[in-house]
Amino acid sequence: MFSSAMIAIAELSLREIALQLREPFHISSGFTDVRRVVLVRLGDEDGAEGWGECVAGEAPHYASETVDTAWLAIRDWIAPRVVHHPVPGPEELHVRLDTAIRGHRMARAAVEMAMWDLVARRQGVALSALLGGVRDRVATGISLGLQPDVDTLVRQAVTARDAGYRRIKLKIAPGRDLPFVSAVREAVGASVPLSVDANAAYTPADTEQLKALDDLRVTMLEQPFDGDDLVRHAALQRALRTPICLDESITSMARLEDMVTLGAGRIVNLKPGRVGGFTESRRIHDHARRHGIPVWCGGMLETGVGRAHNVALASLPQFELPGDLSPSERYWVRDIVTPPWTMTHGTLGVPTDRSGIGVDVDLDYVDDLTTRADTIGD
Ligand code: OSB
Ligand code: MG
Repeated sequence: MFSSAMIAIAELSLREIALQLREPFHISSGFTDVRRVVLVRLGDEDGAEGWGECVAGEAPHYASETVDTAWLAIRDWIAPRVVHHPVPGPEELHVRLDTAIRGHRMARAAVEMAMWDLVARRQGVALSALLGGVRDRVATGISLGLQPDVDTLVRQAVTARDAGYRRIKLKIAPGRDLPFVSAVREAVGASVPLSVDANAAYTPADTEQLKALDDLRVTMLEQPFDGDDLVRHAALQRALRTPICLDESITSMARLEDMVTLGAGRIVNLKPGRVGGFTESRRIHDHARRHGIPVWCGGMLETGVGRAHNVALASLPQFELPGDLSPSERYWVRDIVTPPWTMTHGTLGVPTDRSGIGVDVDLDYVDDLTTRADTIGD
């Protein structure tokens, strides 16, 4: 435990690693095979450390940020505002970065979340406790990528149901939607929660097609239209019984306020990386709680480091629905943390008895996987 009132970062280390997914992951706008991941390590003047993971993808399929833009943003614009510039804590760091840098939220989040980990470790408390978490286990859902044919998807969904996942999410796109979803519904039975995620693949011209989802008892339709299309989502929500869940659209607390004002959706997929980190995530969480809007924690094919951050966040009270928080073995032959994340009865345990993120980064393995590295500071 340390008592100093200011956090003084002496060093920010960037590493890029390449980690092969067990199977390629297809969404409507592209696919991932080898996951390139930027890891951030902060070290302070007292020798405490904190880890963060940047969720930006290899290509701008999901959002405009990429691994390469995030690397540049962290190295040239974020790190110089963090290293040797003491700050009272991560919330003040968020304000500092938010004031100086437009966009680049995934890059900012990786550094801000590393500072939350560092502060938790300095205080000797679990990250979940520092954030205000109330759960010691979080419910796990699985996100199944687009498949070439109905049978393959049905097989995967049945396997996921039998493994105990609490919710199965199917990626959809025009031409790969209703027959796929209805075959899965038929195969898994009426009681398994099913949801669908379009990753912005539709337009208002598809409204009649999307209305057919109302008969398939899906718990939500995630992000049918472009992230900027809040007004169009509101019109669609008025035409649908199925709740719309917004993902790409919710880049900040202000967008959630807009969603509520416009009636553009009824559920929020909260990804801390997408909104610039935990400070903004907690504001979104609290606002959703005030308005009775269910929240769940999304995923971005994270390694065990990013998963630790997501699990800590998902322990907050308004996370009422299962998150895209699958165990390590769903994604990787070997994860970069010990212990790896494991699922029991469709849940992951929150490491409440350890300080910070609660898992150890396997440094030797990370070194083996590293494709580039840079250090700002000492
Ligand atoms: O839209 O939720 C999404 C993965 C990459 C980009 C966007 C999304 C996803 C997922 C994966 O659905 C969820 C996971 O990490 O398990
Ligand atoms: Mg999504």
